[in-house]
Amino acid sequence: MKVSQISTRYSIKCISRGPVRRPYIGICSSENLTKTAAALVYLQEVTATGRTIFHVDMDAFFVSVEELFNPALKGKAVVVGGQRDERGVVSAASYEARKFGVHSAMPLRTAAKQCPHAIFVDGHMELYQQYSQKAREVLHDFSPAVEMASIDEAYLDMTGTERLHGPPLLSAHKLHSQMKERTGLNCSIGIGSSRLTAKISSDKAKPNGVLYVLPGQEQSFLAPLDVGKIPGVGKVTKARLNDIGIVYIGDLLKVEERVLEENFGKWGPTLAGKARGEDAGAWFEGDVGEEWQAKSISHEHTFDRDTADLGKIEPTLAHLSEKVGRRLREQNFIARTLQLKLRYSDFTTITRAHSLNSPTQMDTEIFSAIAKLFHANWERGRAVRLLGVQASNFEDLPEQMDLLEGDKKQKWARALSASDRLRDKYGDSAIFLAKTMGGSFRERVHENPAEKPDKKR
Ligand code: TTP
Ligand code: MG
Ligand code: MG
Repeated sequence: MKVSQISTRYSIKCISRGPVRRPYIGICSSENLTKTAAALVYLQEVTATGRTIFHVDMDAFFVSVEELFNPALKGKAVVVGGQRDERGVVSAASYEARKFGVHSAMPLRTAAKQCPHAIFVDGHMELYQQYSQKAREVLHDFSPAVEMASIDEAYLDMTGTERLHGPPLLSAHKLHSQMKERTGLNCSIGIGSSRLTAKISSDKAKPNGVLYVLPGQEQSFLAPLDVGKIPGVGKVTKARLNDIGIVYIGDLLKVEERVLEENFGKWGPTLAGKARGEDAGAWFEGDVGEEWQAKSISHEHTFDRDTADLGKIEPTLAHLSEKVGRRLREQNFIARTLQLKLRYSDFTTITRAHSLNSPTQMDTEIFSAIAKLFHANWERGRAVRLLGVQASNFEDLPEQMDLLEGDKKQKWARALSASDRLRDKYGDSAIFLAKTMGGSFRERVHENPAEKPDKKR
């Protein structure tokens, strides 16, 4: 493949900072990009050493699928998620709408104020799922190790595929073209030696671009980026990092690991590893592949009839939290990130995650985080079709329980493992942690209270 062929569709992008001799390079469709000699050399000669991971993420996914069925939407400011005067939130915004500050999770009414000329579309979840499946099929033709990380993105382990597909940038180009041909959709591809660098570089490549962080360039690529770009570093962790003077990813390597450990426990050194571009710890550990499933544990429930009744919703969330907690304990994991999935009658689906300061495997803590997420995000009165609870970002359970802080937690952990045993015997529905939920909640619980675990045990 000649560079000139590629550049008819992309320009060559070079985002080196300062006097880096071999910059991280990519091909990208964005405007005002310069061709570089380094890119030419790379495309023709460089093959990867070590692991090669792709992160593929579809561009403005829900909007792009809508455009396939209504080409008049192309190039316009489009908001998927509901109508301009509705109480819901934006699922997806076209890049044109983003120019006016519209983004996912923003209230539709705010989006309408910021971008009055936007076209509002309700959305078709079944279609997005179909297209997600199509995209997945394309990905499977490029690597046997495909790990879908959400409806529109996946990690591919491309290590050792050079003979079949060529060096990384070339195979990314082929993948990008096939994706367009077979789904009609644009995607962006980040290439790196770890999931972390691949994920962050696909974000940088957007829209409709490919960006390769060359082996050895990870640290210098990551250093100038905001620390909040690290997956798993949410608002709270970011604020705490900022408090101790860590603003950019590179700052993580300027402080002693001891300081990070004091402030963030086990997660501290993991953060430093991420700043070096490693898939250190939890979320990103292990090989890319099907076993990814074990990297998160989730349970979902679809109601027989959609409901807005908190008397049904809260016990369901509690029950799902309890099931997730149980599986965490079975596998000796503690989870740092908890995620709520909420699907309304019209299939509009939102997921909202919360990262805990100290990871847990306790039903009560899971439920408390999930209930908060629910109440902060549910549009009161809007009927719910499905609820899901997911735990991810695992760490191993420390040998000493005292890491879980305090006597109370230990007692609970014992009580919970007793309840697990009972459940093994009697089945899930026999036990319910009503005691933990407080009186008002208990009354709504239908499970057999006689079988509740004894708190003293
Ligand atoms: P993203 O990949 O985060 O966003 P995107 O594909 O719309 O845009 P980008 O080009 O930046 O990747 O999410 C994929 C889809 O998931 C998105 O099209 C709509 C849906 N979604 C929600 O419904 N709610 C949300 O809060 C987010 C972030 C996404
Ligand atoms: Mg996307
Ligand atoms: Mg995505």
